[in-house]
Amino acid sequence: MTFEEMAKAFQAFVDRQDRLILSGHIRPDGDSIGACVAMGLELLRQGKHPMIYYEGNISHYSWLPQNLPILDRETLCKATCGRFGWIMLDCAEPHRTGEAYICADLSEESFCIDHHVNHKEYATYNWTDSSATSTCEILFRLFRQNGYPITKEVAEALFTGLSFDTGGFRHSSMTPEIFRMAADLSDTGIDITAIMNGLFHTKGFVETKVLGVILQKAYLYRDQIVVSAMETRDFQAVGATSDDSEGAVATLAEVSEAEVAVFLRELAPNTIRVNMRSKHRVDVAAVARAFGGGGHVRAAGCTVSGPIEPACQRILREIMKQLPEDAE
Ligand SMILES: [Mn+2]
Repeated sequence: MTFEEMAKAFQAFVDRQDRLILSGHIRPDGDSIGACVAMGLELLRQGKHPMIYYEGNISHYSWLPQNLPILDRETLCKATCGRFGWIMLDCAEPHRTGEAYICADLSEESFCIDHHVNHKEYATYNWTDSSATSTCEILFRLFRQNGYPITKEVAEALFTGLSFDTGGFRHSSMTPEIFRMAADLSDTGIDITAIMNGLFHTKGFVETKVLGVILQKAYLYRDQIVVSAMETRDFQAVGATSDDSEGAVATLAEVSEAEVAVFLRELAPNTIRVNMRSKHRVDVAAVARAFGGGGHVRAAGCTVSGPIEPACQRILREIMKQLPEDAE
């Protein structure tokens, strides 16, 4: 389908629905939350009944409009009784919707909008564009195409996604077009300083302490990969949980000597979450895929079985397949 046909198909899908469940991916980030909020606001405007399911903490995103109905695990189960349409945003695989995945079979019709390269066409309609920097970028184009008003509130949500997934308009994926979109969103009067500070320059005290431990434990592997790992007891030692280390890999990626940054953390006994960033050469999405994960060329992740040290060695070996050994 062409872009125009997809946009038309989306409105036709919405027209057939009354109740719509929106879900992003687990451990929601700026793009998936921004996409859910922007879409939720438009559905409300159309007189629909949108409900958003987030699996994970979203309290950090306090600048986003708070007037949308939000489901928790319990109300999600109730909401899936009866007819509803399901919209998945920024979600490459059905299990990445978390608990909402359980409802998948109950959904009569679903529409997915996503930009991940490893998207598994799992919905009734799959609008995927891996050339887009963010799901919010696709939504911006959809809003424009279908004449949905981009209010200040919608703009706050879309700007959050655009800036989050481009690392604050810095990633190599950036194009002049994204700056033009950001400028259009900025025209609505949104508080860009508040959004950028909230996204990139705000940390809780515990998170800051955790970062200290992560940096303390970091080492440079073969002069090319900066690595750090946190076990549950490391988090406990500073009164934190693994949730307090979400942004750590981005800080590791600032190390000038390293082409790749790898951060491993224990989510549960023998369950290790791996986040990776690369600068120029390594396709970390390919590394993540080798372990059943996914993401983007410069930022990707996977979940592997523990213990942490052998898991780390497996990841490093996989990355080294893409790096010349002579840098030793
Ligand atoms: Mn995204």
